[in-house]
Amino acid sequence: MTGGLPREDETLKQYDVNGDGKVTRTEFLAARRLCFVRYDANEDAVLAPAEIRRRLPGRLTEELGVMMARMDRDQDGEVSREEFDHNSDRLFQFLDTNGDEVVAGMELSLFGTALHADLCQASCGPQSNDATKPPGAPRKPASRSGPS
Ligand SMILES: [Ca+2]
Ligand SMILES: [Ca+2]
Ligand SMILES: [Ca+2]
Repeated sequence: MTGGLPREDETLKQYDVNGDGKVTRTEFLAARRLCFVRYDANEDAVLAPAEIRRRLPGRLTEELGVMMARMDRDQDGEVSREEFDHNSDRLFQFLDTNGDEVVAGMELSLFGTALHADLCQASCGPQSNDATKPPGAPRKPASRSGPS
């Protein structure tokens, strides 16, 4: 009974902000709002595919089309905050199978599935805002030391 966390526990940690092993709807949506902001480089509250691609973890670039199709409800080629929130809501509902507004216990095992092809994963995380720096510039903040 020790292994409560699913494989994607790094992703889970990003959502379980207070680390109590449960993810409330509030935590979930707040984490995704942060994610949206990270992707929205020009801060126009709309995610263009180019903005997403810039931050997307490499292994997910092939999924970009799928993600866009899933989120871009009005099919204008971009993801508005409303569209993003709607998708977040649906994701939470998918995870919260018993409808108690908390994702916990067995429900956590769905995280990996639900977020398999999703923008808001651990690796989309707080990377430095380096889009404008030349590639290869050794400008890593010294705070994060874990190998990736
Ligand atoms: Ca934008
Ligand atoms: Ca749209
Ligand atoms: Ca639940």
